[in-house]
Amino acid sequence: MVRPVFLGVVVFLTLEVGVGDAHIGSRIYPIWEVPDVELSTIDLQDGSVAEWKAILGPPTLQAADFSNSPTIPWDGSYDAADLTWSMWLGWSSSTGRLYVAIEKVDNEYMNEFALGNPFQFPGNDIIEFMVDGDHSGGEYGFAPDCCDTQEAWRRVHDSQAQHYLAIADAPDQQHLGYVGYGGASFAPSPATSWPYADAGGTSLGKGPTSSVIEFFVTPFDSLVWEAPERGKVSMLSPGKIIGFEVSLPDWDSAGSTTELMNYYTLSQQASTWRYAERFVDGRLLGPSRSTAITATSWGRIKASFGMTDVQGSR
Ligand SMILES: [Ca+2]
Ligand SMILES: [Ca+2]
Ligand SMILES: [Ca+2]
Repeated sequence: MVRPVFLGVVVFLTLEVGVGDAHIGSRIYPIWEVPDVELSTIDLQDGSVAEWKAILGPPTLQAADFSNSPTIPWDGSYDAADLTWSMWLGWSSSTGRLYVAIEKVDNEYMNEFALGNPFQFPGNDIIEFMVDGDHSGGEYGFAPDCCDTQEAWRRVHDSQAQHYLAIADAPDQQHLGYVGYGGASFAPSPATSWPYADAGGTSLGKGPTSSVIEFFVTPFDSLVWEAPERGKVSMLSPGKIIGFEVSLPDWDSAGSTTELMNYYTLSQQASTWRYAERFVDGRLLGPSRSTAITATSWGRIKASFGMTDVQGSR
């Protein structure tokens, strides 16, 4: 089956800027570990981020951390009345997973797709989450004409980094999609299901609409889309830097797949669907400040990258 052309390709393919060094920006975002005892308190299906606040404290990311994509025309002013959000990121050394929750308030919430497949996201208020578990950077999203055979494309596309789509309301309860070949065939990759991933979400109200999406994913250094057990899972440990990126399209017109109001990104880079070096950096930290890396080593690490850290949330 021909894969649907997704927004990133449509918008960005002809608007390339040069490939940069891995990774983008001068900030390192702290990602705190979720202690084992608190993993069980995370309920992906309850439509609430209360447990994330209890575990991780203030949000890891908020709307102010994002900017509109350089490839989407807009008036340059962010209006919280249009869309605002808070987001929590965590990880676990026990499960090898990354944990993500977002709470959004959208003045016009679009969730119109059929069959609940989040890959049909043009026109819908999804979020995109991209991860480069080994911080390698490099090209990871490929078009089918990249390779000599379709099989070769399936193997390489979204393998060394992964691009997920998540949506709050999914009639078939498939809240998470993977942009690699599994998503393209409308047969979800096992990488989007237990034990590698799980997701839930819900929305409440209309104009404005409050929505919650909660999920976890397993990052891979090399993902085999149809058989994740044959891939290489990224090793997660305190102090490690990963690449990640978050994008939020904001659609405000029912039934439209062309009237994109805004497209918020963390890295302010085009073509993050394709190049992992355009992600931002996240540092995995221990479950509390007492077990996080010391200020001395932290300062040395920052200096080596010419970076400044973002204050942790705990
Ligand atoms: Ca919850
Ligand atoms: Ca990689
Ligand atoms: Ca919207």
